[in-house]
Amino acid sequence: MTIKTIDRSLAAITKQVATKLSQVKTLEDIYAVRSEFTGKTSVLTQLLQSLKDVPTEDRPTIGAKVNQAKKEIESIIERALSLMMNRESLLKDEVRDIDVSAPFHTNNSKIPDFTGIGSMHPLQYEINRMLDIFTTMGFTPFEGRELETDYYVFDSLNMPKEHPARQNWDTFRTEDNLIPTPHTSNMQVRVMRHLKAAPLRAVIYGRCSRNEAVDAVHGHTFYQIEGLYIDKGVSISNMIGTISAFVNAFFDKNVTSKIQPGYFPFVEPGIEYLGQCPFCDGKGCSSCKHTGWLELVGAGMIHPNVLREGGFDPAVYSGFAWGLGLDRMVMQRNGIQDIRSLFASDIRFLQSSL
Ligand code: FA5
Repeated sequence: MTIKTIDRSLAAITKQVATKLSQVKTLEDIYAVRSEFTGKTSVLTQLLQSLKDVPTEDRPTIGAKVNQAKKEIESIIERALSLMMNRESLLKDEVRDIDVSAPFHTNNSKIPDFTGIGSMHPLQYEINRMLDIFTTMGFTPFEGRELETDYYVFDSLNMPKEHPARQNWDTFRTEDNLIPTPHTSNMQVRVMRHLKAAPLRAVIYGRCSRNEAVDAVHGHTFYQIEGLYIDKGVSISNMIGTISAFVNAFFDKNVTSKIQPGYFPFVEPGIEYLGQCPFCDGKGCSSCKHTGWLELVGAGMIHPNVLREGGFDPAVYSGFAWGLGLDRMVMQRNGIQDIRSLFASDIRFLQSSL
């Protein structure tokens, strides 16, 4: 058992509990599930007992994760028990009042319960994993803003009005001239002004919207995780090392990757970090537009104008920033070929993913 494998094992156990609960017919069935998954001889109890074999430094993290999963499982089972008790007591009453605020099963005993116990959306699951990895690397997570002003989306990022690069982020606007933000970089100057002091290590996760021709790898709505690192003497090799360490931890293996120059007005120099397409092993297919590579991260050394805007003197401090495409990385890790599956709410996809 390691920090890397524990999330998967716990997710598999939680899924098994949900599957079993979807098949129960009586209170006794639920009690049986409870003793199987939380009882003295359950896998969870065994996991807790085997903590003593885990390296001392990993013990608190793994212990906390197992305890958290145990609490969640206990609460799902409690909910199932209370629904079943309600149902059984209602079945005994020939005449009963209708409680319009109750789940609809409660009022109609002919409709089977527990057919749709939900699970975490694959994107949320992976956001949590990514934030865990960045937190272990010393970055503090922040949540992005979905509606933003022109200033933070463009001006603060070295893109004054009429700057041609503004076209790279083709946006929507509200009637009040606010922008559903097209990238999480809108948070760069906000976070710099908020944290004020170096060393500054922050990651910001958020939803982005673009006026995009939707295809297998382009959504009109998608997620990014932005990263910021500012201190004295930060170098490009620090940046590449940090991004590679994250990518390898996320995929749990050494990912074949390459770096090519990229242009973003808020960094100098700018790079694009690409990972080999897992669907064709780099041979070229429709998912990677026959290039063999998927662009995963845009990054670069923060431009002096942006540092200044955030309150850091570029003569003293340097830093790097990146914006990674969360959906693309989730697709790559889970073999999902079309980004639209992540938003289609198709229950068959949601039940089969992860
Ligand atoms: C940006 O959005 C820059 N803000 C990234 C950045 C941050 C650069 C900090 C430098 C410093 P870009 O437009 O390339 O860059 O998008 C970054 C990543 O978001 C892409 O690599 C891709 O993985 C993902 N992405 C972009 N557009 C879409 C889309 N329509 N659908 C899904 N993912 C997308």
